[in-house]
Amino acid sequence: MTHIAKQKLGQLLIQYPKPAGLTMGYGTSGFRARSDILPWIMVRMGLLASLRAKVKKACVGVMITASHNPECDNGVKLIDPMGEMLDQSWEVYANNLATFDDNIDELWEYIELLMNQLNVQPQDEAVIALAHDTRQSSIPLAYVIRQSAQVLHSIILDFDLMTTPQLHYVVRCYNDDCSYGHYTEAGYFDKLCTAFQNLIEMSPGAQRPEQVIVDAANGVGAVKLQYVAARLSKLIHIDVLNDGTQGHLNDCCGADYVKLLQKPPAGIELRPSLKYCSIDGDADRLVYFFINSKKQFCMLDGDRFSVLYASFLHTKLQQAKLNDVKIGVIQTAYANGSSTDYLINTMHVPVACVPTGVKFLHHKAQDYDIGIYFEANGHGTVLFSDDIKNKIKTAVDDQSRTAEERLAANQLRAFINIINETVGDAIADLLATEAIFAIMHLTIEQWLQLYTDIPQRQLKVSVRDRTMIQTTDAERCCTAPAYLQDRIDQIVSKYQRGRSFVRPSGTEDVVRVYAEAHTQADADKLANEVRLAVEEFTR
Ligand code: 16G
Ligand code: ZN
Repeated sequence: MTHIAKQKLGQLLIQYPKPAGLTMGYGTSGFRARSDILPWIMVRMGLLASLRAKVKKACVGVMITASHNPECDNGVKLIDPMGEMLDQSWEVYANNLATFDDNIDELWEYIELLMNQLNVQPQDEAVIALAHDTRQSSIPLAYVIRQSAQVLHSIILDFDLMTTPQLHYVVRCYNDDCSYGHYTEAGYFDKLCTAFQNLIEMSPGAQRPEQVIVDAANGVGAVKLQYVAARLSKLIHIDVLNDGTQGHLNDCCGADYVKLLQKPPAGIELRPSLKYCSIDGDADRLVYFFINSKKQFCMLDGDRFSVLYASFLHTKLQQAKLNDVKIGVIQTAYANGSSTDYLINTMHVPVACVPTGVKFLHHKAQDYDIGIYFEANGHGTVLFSDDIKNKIKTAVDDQSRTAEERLAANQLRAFINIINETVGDAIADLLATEAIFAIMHLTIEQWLQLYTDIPQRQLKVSVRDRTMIQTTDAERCCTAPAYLQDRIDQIVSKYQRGRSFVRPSGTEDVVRVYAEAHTQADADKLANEVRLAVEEFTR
């Protein structure tokens, strides 16, 4: 049996050779590169997913996508049984597997060593949930995963075309005996749409949500949103643009484009008094935008969702008389200083700052009864502890409570069911946001007026070796090269409300510079001065 497995793997190594001299690492969100140089890494990831599934005795997910990257790129990431990102301790195995060349004896020896260490057998059961985005390269790459996972006798559940958050959801449901929902796409839609409908219908005086126009980045989110739009058409008017029928994936559109360039997707003429949003190529990021009466472009990013959700949840907890609930917001250093200030000083909600990358935010959010996490780029969700879910459920059924208290508890329960707790989900976040608008009678302008962003600028710097830059304190302080942080402090001190940090990118070969200051001109100047300092110190 082992002999046959080794032989099969040997054939795959010949069929999908590793390009000479190529090194790759499992970065912030898996392996990502130009799609034509990826098949060999899929061979390794099919094996890794199988081993992970055998060790956990559970289904694990493999998602083929490069999210907001250009169409010509692709990538792969693994999903752990509870729908979370692959445990960090396993990134080491991913990286080790990626270092092997196409020598079957050496690779097989390592696989056997791993199986030994992890105490699993080739014939142990393994179930892998596989899905991909709309990229042309995705189906062939998924096919390589399938072939390689079968070497170790894994069973493949093929979910074909899905958003990343949908796959996280089905993996969780499969392993959670369906207590989180049914492990199919239909189960996903049922859960979200029913919860949205319930929430609107149970809320007295809820306004019909205003029309929302969604730029779907010409990606997988388009077809999924069209389904939601049709299903909820009596309750909400969702229009989908950039649906993939004309433009290219992420090409001058999508959440990343809108957030970074702070302008609308190309070709979309914004009309006053309408609200818009953009999702990214695999539908795990969301930003809103509109044009105000002065014809200015206004954008609401991830930080805004934290504030909106925190305020809604806080209000409903108070109305339900559920006290002593530990709510927290998790941000990264990219969060606009005004949002942090508003959360702490106006809303009195504690804020934690963690390094960039969803896994860090997600992990920290587990410390709270209700942990709200968002990256400024629009990726985020809310985690609810089992304890708070039980308290809310008990409150709904508690006849000794007033009707108002029970209604608020019921609204909380429906809200929890809209949210995809496994990972940030643009579709879920959109429905949650629209429901809050309807229930709280809030307009997008009022949402924006809660606080004013400090002007900010982000730059990329190409350097000889980006690993020369090292950071601490959730990336807010640079520890190497020596004295660079002193220089940054000195520069920042010249600017009113100035703040700046630098960090090596986890997805591109660049160093990123972030700066904010009292005026846009100052933020631009500050970013530029810090860029020059980075160049000088890394020469
Ligand atoms: C990845 C991360 C995202 C992070 C971004 C930073 C996940 C699923 N995605 O897209 O959270 O903001 O990388 O990229 O973790 P950077 O390191 O190039 O700035
Ligand atoms: Zn994405």
